[in-house]
Amino acid sequence: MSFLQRCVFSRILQQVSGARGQRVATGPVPVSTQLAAWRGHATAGAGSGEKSSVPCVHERTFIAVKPDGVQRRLIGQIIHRFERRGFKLVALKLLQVSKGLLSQHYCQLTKKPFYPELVGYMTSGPVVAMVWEGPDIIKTSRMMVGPTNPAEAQSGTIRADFSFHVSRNVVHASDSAEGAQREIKLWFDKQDLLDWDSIDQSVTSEL
Ligand code: DAT
Ligand code: MG
Repeated sequence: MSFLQRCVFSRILQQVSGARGQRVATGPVPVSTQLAAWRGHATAGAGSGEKSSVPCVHERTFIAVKPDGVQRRLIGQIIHRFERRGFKLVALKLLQVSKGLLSQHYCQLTKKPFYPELVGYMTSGPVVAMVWEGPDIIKTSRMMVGPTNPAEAQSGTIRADFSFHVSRNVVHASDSAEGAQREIKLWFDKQDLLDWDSIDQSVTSEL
């Protein structure tokens, strides 16, 4: 990192810390002024000072890169999709899934004819399990992932862009609030979920 980059980065950090009420030197333009200006910008689209309709419910959801995604070195590209959307990673691990965990995860599918094949696939290699957080993330992540069958998925969705068969659809995303809650609890201990503040929060959503 060059000297100039270090200065710019340190300046951004100072301003963000200042916005959280920590004691830092804020320089010639007070942070409060900048935040007020940004607030004006953020609500401008909603018209006449009304609050934006962007949902601000910070949901969490369970996302997994399945064994085909791991084997095909797609972990980074899948994580990138969620990062660039602005969602926040709160837990991540690489693990070899047991049949026991899988039968709980897919408890509604155990009677399906494809279940034995699904177990074979999901236990064939490591899985990357993650919890992501953000406004309306359960619905949005399902849209980002695409329909179960990649053949029906629109270009731009993860399943359409990286797969073509339902039995190798690369990624999992919880399909409801109840599902997300159940799956997060099943795959992670409470202490594995990290509460942290991302420094871009004030520019990616309404303050
Ligand atoms: P989703 O993963 O979109 O939530 P699901 O919960 O209905 O879909 O099914 C779980 C996984 O089971 C799915 O991602 C791939 C596999 N699967 C579903 N239907 C299948 C089928 N008809 N043939 C083979 N595998 C199937
Ligand atoms: Mg499902």
